[in-house]
Amino acid sequence: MSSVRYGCVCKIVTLFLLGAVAASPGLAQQRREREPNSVYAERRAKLAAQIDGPILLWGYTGREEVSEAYVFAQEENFYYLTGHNEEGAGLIIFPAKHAPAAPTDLPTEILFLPAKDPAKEKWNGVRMSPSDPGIEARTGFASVQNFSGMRAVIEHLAPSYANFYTILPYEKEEGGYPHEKQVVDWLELVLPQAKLKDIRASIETLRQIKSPGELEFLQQAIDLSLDAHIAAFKMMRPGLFEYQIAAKMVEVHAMGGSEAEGYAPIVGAGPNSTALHYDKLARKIEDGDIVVMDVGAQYSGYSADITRTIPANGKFTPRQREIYEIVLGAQNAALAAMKPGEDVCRKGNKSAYRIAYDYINSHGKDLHGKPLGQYFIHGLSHNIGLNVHDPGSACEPLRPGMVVTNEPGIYIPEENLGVRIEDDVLITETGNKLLSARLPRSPDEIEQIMAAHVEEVPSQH
Ligand SMILES: [Mn+2]
Repeated sequence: MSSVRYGCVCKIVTLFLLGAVAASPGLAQQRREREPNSVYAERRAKLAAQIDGPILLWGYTGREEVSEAYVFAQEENFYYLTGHNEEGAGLIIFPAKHAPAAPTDLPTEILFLPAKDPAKEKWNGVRMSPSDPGIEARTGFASVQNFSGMRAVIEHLAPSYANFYTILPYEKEEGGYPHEKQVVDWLELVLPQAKLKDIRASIETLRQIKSPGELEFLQQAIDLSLDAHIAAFKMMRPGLFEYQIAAKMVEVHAMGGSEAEGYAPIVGAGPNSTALHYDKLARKIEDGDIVVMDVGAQYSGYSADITRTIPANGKFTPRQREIYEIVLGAQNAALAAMKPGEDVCRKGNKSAYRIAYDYINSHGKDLHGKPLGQYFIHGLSHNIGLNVHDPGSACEPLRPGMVVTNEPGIYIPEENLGVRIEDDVLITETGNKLLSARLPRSPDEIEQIMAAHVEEVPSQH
């Protein structure tokens, strides 16, 4: 038991020491625009009003990955509250009402940054540090202190509060917070009397309603993704590899200012169209293939999620068009229902999901005369934002300010026929706004765009 504990402590000490001093040559950073400091400050103030003890949070250290291709991107909740996209930071938010016994010298919040390190900056470029002139105005924090002092501040608080808040460990697949186990071990060491409570749900509730700045970043990500899909419509032809379509789409994103993909591009032709997250991109696209392209850009941290399905040779077969039109009909029926109060839950009888499912299940048949509902094998919708699968529950009512996907699909492996159409939808006071409306969905329009660019295709012989 004690040796286990000792092992833990060693790791923790290493973690926190590295947070301040380790050199990691060549650590790349994402280029991001930020919202105004006041927006991040308002989010922190909303949390401060909910708590009876300090919130203690850590950003990523920059050593979450060992890959040379790793590009630092801040832990999402930390970013949401600070707009700070540099490694090794910490954050304390105090309750709006200080405890009676609390020290009287406390600010309302403290941002902790690594100390200035000129040697490291020769490798990685300039980082913000507590000693920078005007750092408070730049970060929007009344108090910016050296990261190495964070422990002492926490110890100073220990006698005054029964509860301390942080992000407790959860599944990495759900967004991840890889150092949180070490954080919790460390907090239990430093605050042995304290009860640690999870603040994640409160942050995630805020994240579901997008600010005007977030909506601008999302629209940028969406617009670049729409441009990429149009480019794919125009270049698509049999003989190209799936990865070449993806490469063009990524190029359009990157040239337009997207700092990263929202997720690994999915381009699946023929049989691959029926694999939901097919991302190997190895197939040579054949005449007669249907091609699912689920590719979305990230812009200033925010991810679009867009899917179109098109015929490789520019013309849907009658069967491809039949299935395509069923998916499109289901998407339109669901879209009409996406408004405040409605949900997208897979359970229950009157959700937008149920509307899409019922549409699919009552139109068309498989090769055995069976209804098609069984081939709609995933959910209809999820929130997007700092994560392409942003926090939010499909079974809670939609609210104005949410941005969600609308993505019905039919996947029939027996016919090598998968169709998904995915668009991004802002929920408004009265209904919704289709943020990706510019990208054609009708099969006629798609065929027209593809036909107009046949002459640009280089000769194949
Ligand atoms: Mn999606």
